[in-house]
Amino acid sequence: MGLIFALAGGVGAARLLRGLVQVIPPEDLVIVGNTGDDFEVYGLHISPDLDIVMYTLAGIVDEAKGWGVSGDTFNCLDMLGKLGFETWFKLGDRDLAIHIVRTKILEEGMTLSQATAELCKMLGIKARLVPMSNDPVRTKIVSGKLRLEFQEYFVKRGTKDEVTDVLFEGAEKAKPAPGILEAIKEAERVVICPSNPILSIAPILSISMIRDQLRNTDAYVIGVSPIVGGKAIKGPADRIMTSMGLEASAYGVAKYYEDFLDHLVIDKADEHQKDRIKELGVKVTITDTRMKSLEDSIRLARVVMKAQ
Ligand code: FO1
Repeated sequence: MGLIFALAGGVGAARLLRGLVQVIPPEDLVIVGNTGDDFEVYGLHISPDLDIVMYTLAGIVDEAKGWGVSGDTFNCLDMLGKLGFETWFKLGDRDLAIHIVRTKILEEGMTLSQATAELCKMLGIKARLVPMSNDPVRTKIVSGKLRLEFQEYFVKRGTKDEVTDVLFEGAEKAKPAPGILEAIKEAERVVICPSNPILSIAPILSISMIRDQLRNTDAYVIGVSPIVGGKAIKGPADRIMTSMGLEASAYGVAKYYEDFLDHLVIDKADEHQKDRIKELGVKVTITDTRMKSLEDSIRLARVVMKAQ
């Protein structure tokens, strides 16, 4: 089997990827992770989407939340709160260890790619996880006259603001991390994970060389819709698609990726949208796309690998 290249955001992506590594040799999987959500707190570099994928593939993720480390404690955060620091971003004690190691590697002059590869090795992950870029790209949320940092919008304010625009600061200058363009070219299949198209996949696509390579690759490009029955499986994707003038539906997802998508896996609840999606020149597979258990993830990963 050839190389499989996946574009990933956070929780939805990680759930599909944990199935994919059971269906294909994990060494054949290259995952590009969104780093538009990255930020610095207490002097540490946090890469939430890379962490979610790493913790899930390492089998240590907090299953209920989908992020953070299972069974983590929050003693350091409690103390930071007592010392007068802001503590709205819930960093657990074990989670902090990862951010400390990443920051140390970066301070030694290595790149985010190298830090991610080191952390994956330490956690025993065999798939190759790569940040979208080693250059900083930061997602900014515009809500009318307000302009918010991504985590301020997502975690601190709980996604309550209406999103009128999304900016990817630094994207024009950012280069894809080493290996990404080659992997897209070589891949047999490119998988667009069921992540928020605007907040998680668009930051990756905002690096124009990545988007161009996806348009030009011979690989079969297959996506899984994160929208089921007009609602996001998790998070604010449906509300954001609507407020940005897009249709919050499986069709809306196909339309958003139309320039490079060959095939979209949609949920049974969206069967009625099949013909409209096909009119875009995108093939459709209908299945149950919800992933509550590892078995669900494996079953969906098999569908993604077989669809043609
Ligand atoms: N998400 C939350 O909703 N609240 C948190 O306090 C939070 C902390 C956190 C810590 C480390 C980490 O790697 C991720 C964390 N996330 C938290 C998840 C994350 O911020 C978002 O899910 C992504 O940025 C969007 O994919």
